[in-house]
Amino acid sequence: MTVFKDIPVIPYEGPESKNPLAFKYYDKDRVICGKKMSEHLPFAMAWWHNLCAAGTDMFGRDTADKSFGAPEKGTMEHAKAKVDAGFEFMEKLGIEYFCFHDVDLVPEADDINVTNQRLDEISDYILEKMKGTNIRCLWGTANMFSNPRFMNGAGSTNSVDVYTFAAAQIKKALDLTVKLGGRGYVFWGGREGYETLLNTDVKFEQENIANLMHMAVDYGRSIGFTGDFYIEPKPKEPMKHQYDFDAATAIGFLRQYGLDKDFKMNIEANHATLAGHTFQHDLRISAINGMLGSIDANQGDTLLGWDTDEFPFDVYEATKCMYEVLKNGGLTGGFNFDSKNRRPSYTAEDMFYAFILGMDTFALGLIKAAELIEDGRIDAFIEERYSSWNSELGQKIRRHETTLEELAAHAAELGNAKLPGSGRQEYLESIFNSVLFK
Ligand code: XUL
Ligand code: CO
Repeated sequence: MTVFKDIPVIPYEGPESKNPLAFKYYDKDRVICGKKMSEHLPFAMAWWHNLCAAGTDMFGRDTADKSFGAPEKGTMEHAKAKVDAGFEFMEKLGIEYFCFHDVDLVPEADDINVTNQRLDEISDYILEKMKGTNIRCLWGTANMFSNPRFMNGAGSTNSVDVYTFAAAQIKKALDLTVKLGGRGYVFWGGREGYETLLNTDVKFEQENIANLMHMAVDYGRSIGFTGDFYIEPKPKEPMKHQYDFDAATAIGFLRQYGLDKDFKMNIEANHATLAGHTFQHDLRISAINGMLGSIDANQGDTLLGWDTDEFPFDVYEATKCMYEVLKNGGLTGGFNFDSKNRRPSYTAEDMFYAFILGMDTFALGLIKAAELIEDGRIDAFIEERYSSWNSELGQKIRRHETTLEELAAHAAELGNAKLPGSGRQEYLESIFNSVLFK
């Protein structure tokens, strides 16, 4: 039985196509910079947005029907219907990865032992479904923010009992990730932060989070998990202040606590913009630290102050993202659409249109980023911009072989410094446009 019976396998038809159920740019076998598009862009479906969330927001209930034919939601029958729907969906779009939280897969019971039995049952079912397909897990994670016990955080909680539940959930989610062939394991610290410093011991909480992460690494490695652990930074929401504010903060934390060999960043576009950065900024900061691991592909709304998780549509942003990814030599992770349909886009077709939009946007971004690099004018400009450092003195400074006295003597000899070369922002932006729209 198929759930999406009116939807065909989505073909590539090219930019001239007017068929809404066809890719215009995502041509999986097209080779760009020596690699197939499908290899550059390991796309993933987020179980939570695509199979669980049905439009409920702060002011209204579900608009979409995500029962997928199950008579009652919140049952194991429904959990299996979600698996069936998810696999049909991924196969029709040619998506080879999925991401999940433990509680996206099954309804959480009052007793963790029962929840874990349900997780065993559903993961057996998923494993069975995976056979004969190329589909596997990109990354798994534990939801340590929805259940009321995590109101004060998971690793950062004030309750030692709650901390043990966080540990237990991570252990199980790691088991599932390994069982389903996951490339990575994510920590998103939605409630790892504070509402007020009047009741919070920040140092104590951060030490406990790091300890939990160390235990996760030890356990993961002991069961054969060879992939990367990721921190997914986000500055706020649901907490007023979250510890993993942005890439720079999270990288500093990992280095401070000796976790930097096992962890990389999972950068989400809308989280970077909430931190007051561009998406490209957090990608660059991760990349220059050797920690650009995976991407949560979405976009926010500049007029709103929260995480809107929209499907990526902005080709400028996607191009800048893919520019960073190509310069990074790719990702060890992939591109997870941590994105949801707008609430009034509630039909099954809308689910497909959303992914077609997202996949085409990133495919176009990849094509254009490769063209920008091939064009070479931007790289050449950057090289020229720093060319004064090729001088003997510049090289000496770079080698850390100078002193302030020596440099001050040089400045005194000059009397005044010439203005540095122009930044040429408008010239570069116009190159960007000429490549984007050629
Ligand atoms: C929330 C968010 C999460 C993480 C996984 O903003 O992005 O869904 O990606 O917990
Ligand atoms: Co995310």
